[in-house]
Amino acid sequence: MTHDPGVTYLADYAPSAGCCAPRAALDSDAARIDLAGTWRFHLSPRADVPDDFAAPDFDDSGWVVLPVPSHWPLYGHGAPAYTNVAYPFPVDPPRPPEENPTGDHRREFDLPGDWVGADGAIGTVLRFEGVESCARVWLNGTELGFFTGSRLPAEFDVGHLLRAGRNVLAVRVHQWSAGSYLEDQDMWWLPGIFRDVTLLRRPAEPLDDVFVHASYDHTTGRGSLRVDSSAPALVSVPELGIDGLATGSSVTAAVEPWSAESPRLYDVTASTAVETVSLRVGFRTVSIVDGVLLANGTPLALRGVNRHEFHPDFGRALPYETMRADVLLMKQHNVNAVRTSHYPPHPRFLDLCDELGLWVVDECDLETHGFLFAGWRNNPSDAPSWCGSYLDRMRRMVERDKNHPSIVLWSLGNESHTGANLAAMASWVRERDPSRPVHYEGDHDCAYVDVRSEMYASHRETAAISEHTEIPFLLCEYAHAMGNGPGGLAEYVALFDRYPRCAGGFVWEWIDHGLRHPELEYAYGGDFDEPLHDGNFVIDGLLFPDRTPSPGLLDVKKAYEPVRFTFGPDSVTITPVRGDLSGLRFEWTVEPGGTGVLDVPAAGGTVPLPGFRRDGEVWLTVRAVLAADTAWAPAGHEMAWAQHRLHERSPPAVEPSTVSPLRMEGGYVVGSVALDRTGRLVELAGRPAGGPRLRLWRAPTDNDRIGRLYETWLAMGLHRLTERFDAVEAGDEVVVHTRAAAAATDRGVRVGYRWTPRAGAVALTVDVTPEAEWPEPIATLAVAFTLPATLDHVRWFGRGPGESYPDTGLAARFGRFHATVDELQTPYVRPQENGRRADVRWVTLTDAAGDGVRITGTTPFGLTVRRWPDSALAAATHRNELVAEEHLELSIDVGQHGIGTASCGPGTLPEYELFLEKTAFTVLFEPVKLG
Ligand code: IPT
Repeated sequence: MTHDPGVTYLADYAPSAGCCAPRAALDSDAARIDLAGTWRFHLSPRADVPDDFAAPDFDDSGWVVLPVPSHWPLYGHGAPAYTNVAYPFPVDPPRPPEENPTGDHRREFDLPGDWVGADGAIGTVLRFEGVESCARVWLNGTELGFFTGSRLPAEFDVGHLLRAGRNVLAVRVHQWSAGSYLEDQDMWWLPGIFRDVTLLRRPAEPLDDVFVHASYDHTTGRGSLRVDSSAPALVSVPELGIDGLATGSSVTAAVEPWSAESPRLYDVTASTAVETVSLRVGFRTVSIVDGVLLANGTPLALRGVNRHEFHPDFGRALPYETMRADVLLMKQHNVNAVRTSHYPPHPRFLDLCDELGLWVVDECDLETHGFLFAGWRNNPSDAPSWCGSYLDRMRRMVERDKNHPSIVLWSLGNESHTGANLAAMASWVRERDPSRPVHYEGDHDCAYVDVRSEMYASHRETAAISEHTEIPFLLCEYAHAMGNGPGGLAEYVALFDRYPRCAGGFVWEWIDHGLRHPELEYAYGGDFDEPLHDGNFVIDGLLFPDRTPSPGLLDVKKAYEPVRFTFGPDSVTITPVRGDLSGLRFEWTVEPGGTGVLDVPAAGGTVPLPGFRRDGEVWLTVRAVLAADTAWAPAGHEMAWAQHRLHERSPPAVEPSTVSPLRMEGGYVVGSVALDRTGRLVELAGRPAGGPRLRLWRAPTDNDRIGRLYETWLAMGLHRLTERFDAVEAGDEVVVHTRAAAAATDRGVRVGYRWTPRAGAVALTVDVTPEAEWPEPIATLAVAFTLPATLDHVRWFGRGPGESYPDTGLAARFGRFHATVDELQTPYVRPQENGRRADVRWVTLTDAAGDGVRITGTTPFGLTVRRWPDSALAAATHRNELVAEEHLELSIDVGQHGIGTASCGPGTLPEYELFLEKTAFTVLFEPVKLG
């Protein structure tokens, strides 16, 4: 007996049945009905369930309600699941697994009487913008067909089935289908009707499709326009005095070109007797000249990010306001390009890119990464049976999106190895739209692409390729922004700036995909008990899940600045990097001192620096801010800045004290410091305190952990250093000798803590001497203390306001800052080392009344203050596990290992590595009472 699974279309190479030919997403004046809203829903665990629910009179009153657009697992039906590369089902293409969550959706709607045309016809299409992963559709009980291609539109002709009054739409959605093999992107698996569903009225002589060709000749300043259309129509561009131009014919006019910096759009209409479509057209030409990628004759400097669609509550069913927030945040952080990793975004996102100005790499909904584990055996990219699906996906993306000026490259997909089907996609698009070059990272031989692309190339590789490539080169992914980091960003951007054939790169990635969770705050892979998952690898964005910028995004903003500042002895040279300086105002501040405005020509130039008082450490800050409101930020928004030290600080006053240390019964008193008999700190500035402890470890960052430096540190025992207090010498000062070492190892560090009384202060000099060779890098070289929990008001002079590590913190500037201890913590979704403030000259830790301690370094130091020890930070998997202890943990470091991006990409650059060497440093402690 054979078993008939009854759902053969799910295992079919054919991507769809019954759909209309793909066409442009158009804004038409024909009537439309939005079918978003409350639908009825029923979930089955398998696909082969009866389809009687499609009958118009089926009683769905017992079903639950579900909003559409949505992903049903985010409404308590089943659960989300995250894998990066692995398919969460057996790899047996094209067959999906038997366990195949299937969501039946029903929606009744009333068709208004005026929908029926004068001739009685009801020309109408039913349009789906996105359904994951396969939908089978019925209208009024008649089956229309099915489609796959989750992030691509599908349309059915339904006019003949509609009736005035009540109609019933039934949609069966399967989580898994043959299409799932082509959708192995690194993200949550989230089935559902997650984008709009609409009914579009089609008039008797419809204008179904238009293709705008709008180019710009930078040598003449003239634009050329031709609109091709599916039916003859007349084109108008009122602003250019163009009226009644026949589709298919060309016209030229003096125009302002479109660019990301200056996104000039012209309103265009194309009309037949019965339908008008409205378009926003930008004139621009993409070309490749001498291996350089150009837009309007100027090198395209792509300073980009990779964007997945994500919202912590709605997954990929993004509210329009969220799409807009993404574009505004990108613009406000100097991002000028976006790769739509790894599928075409919601069409309105592209409208926003046109309007607000972002260069777009539009990427097809394609990834077969999981075939990697089978050595790419049977990879769909090279299997003839899949060719139709590949072409179908490319066609649906290009036809939908072809009219967007923001799109400058077509991308075939991501991580699908290589093969004839990819080459076929490239040939098809070259024919259909020769105006945009083709991108695909996996074509390493550049056999069918126009630009060479790499992901996570090291700095050295990036330089070498940029130097030797004959065609434009870009990093479609770099600077993996997982957790604390990315480190090494400035060095990448310097390479982009240096090599003309390097068109730039796209940081991986825009936002952490943390799903809001009642206990965990944000969930990641494994939090829904998935048997197979990739943990927090999905938490690797520049925005936290709630769209708060992380320190990484602030660094991106600095690295991508459109202005460069070079300081001379008494002048500053200001140069535009992209565009010109008109639209910017240059403000200066001298601290301590005054403020003012610099007069800088639009083309850039050198201007004199303001005068200042030679009074301690003096810093000049020059800021480029928007002179007037723009569509994406208000006047005064900071675009770029730089600092210059005008005067060095005088070394901290370390007058000798006339008071010598006291030897007491229980130990020693040195000014406001009390030590016990063994030399351990018991009191600091009159308050209970603990320490000092040598600290060589940090709670691993994602880069430390996944890059496996963490394992080196564990093997060295850095996380379990113990310190033996060997001897105390007391005289004019108290010197405490210790040996720090880890159990099971014979490597040790000799430490001397020298406490010296000073006028009004106590100096602590820490002498660190490794006993043997320490050839591996260490995490930090620091001395740690415990202090009362009430000293949680922190003021410092150094870099801030945010965190910095040796290869991050580009956004942190010199100044005086204050924050509470809680505010010093960076809320990485998975806890890890964070919150260090760099180049600190002095810090005060006080209670709410201003009483506490002031710590001054004779050399600048790194500062962290937390309510928990490193061990707790390292053990926590989510932020809810971090529990405040009864005291503060203060760490003062004179070195940190860099952050790098070894979670995916190169580790720390050699210049930011930290090795244990003989070191001495001094800090002064004084009681303080702030007014
Ligand atoms: C690369 C993927 O393209 C991207 O989707 C994401 O998974 C990223 O890695 C890591 O977060 S592929 C990797 C094997 C280089």
